Amino acid sequence: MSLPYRSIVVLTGAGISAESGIQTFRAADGLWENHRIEEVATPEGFAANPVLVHNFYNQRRYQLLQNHIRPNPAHTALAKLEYACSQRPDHEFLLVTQNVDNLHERAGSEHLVHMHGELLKMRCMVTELVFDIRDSINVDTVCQCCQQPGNLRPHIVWFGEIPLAMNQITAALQRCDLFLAIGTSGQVYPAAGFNDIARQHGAHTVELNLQTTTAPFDQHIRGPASQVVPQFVDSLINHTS
Ligand code: BV8
Repeated sequence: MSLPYRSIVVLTGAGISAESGIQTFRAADGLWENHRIEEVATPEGFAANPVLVHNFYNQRRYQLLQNHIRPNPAHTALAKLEYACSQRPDHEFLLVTQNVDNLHERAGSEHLVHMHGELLKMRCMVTELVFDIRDSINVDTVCQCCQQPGNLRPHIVWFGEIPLAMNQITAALQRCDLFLAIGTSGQVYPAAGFNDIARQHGAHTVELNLQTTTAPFDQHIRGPASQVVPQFVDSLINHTS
């Protein structure tokens, strides 16, 4: 059976990981673990207090690696949709996540870009080399490239920094005929503008969210991601043309 769309781009936000036990960005009413965003998610905040910012990310990395934090059926459904596309010639799929957790990978997603970086990676500010990490890092951690402390930062895109893989994402948005936005409040740019790019290039756009936002999508599907995403994916795969 063919899929009703041949080029699919999916954007996910913190809402897809909420049922896995990871707090969403805005549920913390602008505070994150009792910190203001400016303090912990900007280059200026890091320069002003690197110990505080390292500890903020160390704490979130530690939480992410707890046994009870695991992919939910929404993550699994997107991996299933990616596989269905891979089995059909001239179909393409790209998953763009704003999330810095690794739940999409653990659910089996492969065609995935983390536009805001990853909690389980760190970057040397001198060489720009990126390293996997699962433990804590701090101002005294020595990087493998420079062999000296003080050059490492979380591999995270902070406010005011340019998101990753923007060329790849923009090209995919201009080609897609289906754009899904799942569990995102649409308040952070440039991700919040992806719907417009897809629509301008003729894609059918669908928002799947616990609440219906006012963003101009062709379709709004309301409900918890772990329920509505598998249902929607099955409707695509079992589509009878
Ligand atoms: C950039 C890493 C230039 C940190 C993050 C004024 C106007 C327009 C833009 C700006 C402006 N002033 C400044 C800007 C730019 C700024 C911006 O957009 N600011 C906002 C606050 C106005 N953007 C930037 O600085 C970006 N860089 O613009 O560079 C540029 C651009 C393009 C090309 C070249 C140069 C960089 C932004 C990246 C910031 N870093 N994360 C970290 O994670 O530690 S963003 C942060 O917000 C998280 O990554 C998070 O994912 C992201 C977005 O939030 P959401 O994912 O949407 O999460 P949220 O909590 O908001 O919403 C959750 C949703 O889920 C809700 O809708 C809820 O209803 C739903 N939900 C909850 N539970 C469920 C559910 N849905 C389904 N099921 C459930 N169970």
